[in-house]
Amino acid sequence: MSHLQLDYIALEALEAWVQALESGAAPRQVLGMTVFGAADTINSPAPARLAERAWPRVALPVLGHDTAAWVEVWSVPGSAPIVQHGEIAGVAYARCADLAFTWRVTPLPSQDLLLQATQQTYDALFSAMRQLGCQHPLRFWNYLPDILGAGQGEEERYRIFNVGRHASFLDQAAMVNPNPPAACALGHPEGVAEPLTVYALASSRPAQPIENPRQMSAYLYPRRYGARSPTFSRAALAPVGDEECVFISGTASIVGHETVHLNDVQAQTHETLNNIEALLERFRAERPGKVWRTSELHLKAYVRHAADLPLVRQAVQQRLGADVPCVYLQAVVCRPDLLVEIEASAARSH
Ligand code: 3EB
Repeated sequence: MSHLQLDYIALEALEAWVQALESGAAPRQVLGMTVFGAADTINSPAPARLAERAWPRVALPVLGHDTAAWVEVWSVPGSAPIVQHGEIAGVAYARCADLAFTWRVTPLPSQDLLLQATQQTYDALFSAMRQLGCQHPLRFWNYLPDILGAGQGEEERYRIFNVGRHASFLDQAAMVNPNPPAACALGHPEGVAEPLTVYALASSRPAQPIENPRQMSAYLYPRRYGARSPTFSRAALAPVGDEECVFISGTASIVGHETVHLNDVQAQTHETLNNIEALLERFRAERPGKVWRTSELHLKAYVRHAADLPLVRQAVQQRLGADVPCVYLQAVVCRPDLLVEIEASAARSH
């Protein structure tokens, strides 16, 4: 049985699905859930399962699917209530043995408080992870309202976010060196006033970071992308139970450190998939004899312009097969010239 499992469930189907999950022949429990959908759908009354706790809710509209919202569900084996819930200094958590799902939601920070809010968010998350005995962050998901707002240059909100995150990482160097976690950072569509939402998976055991030979490591990006570099690894291989989970960070049409294929969403999607395939190649090199199939990956694709969905989906299906599980969301990618970003995880599903 798979130790950590990832599924994307349509909101309407969640109640019945979780019930089946918990009462199957090999019962499982929910470790963490995050809801993705347009603001009006995620903030309307939720199924009981979801209403039970303040699970993170991220206001990114669903594209190309007739559900109002997708629920990203991380589950672990067990029938007795082995998942413990709690809160440590503003960080909510669910924890099971050697794994923790943690999250922190901060009301929309104004420009002058953004740096501080980001740093505090990360300080609090790192501190909670340590107290939970899960001192190795494996994967962070960052959702920042108005990510490219307040103009260009050092005033850009993503750059300020990077300065705050970087400061916290420096303070917590013992937790993230030499194992920087995988991550992604996306913005809500323009005009949506939502909180800064960061959630993360952490473990008592460190993950092995994997870099992409086609790309410069993000933490080495040159100065022109901001005063402080983004702090994440391109991917991470994490031991969980007696298996290994794969976390591929948000991946875009970047070669070296530069965006390629300006204004061409189709070519950007193919380049993004080239980058994901290069990472899979690195996994094969790191773990000879182990098979990493793209068909086992769960993809989450962030598309800037809803109208680009057909081209993005066509490229994904052409490269990875029509059946590859991929959830499409509308989001603002953190460079103005990037039209698409794709992340992938392979925590096995049944
Ligand atoms: C890139 O490769 C595209 O700031 O945490 C991808 C993954 C990106 C994570 C982050 C940003 C982040 O630089 C953007």
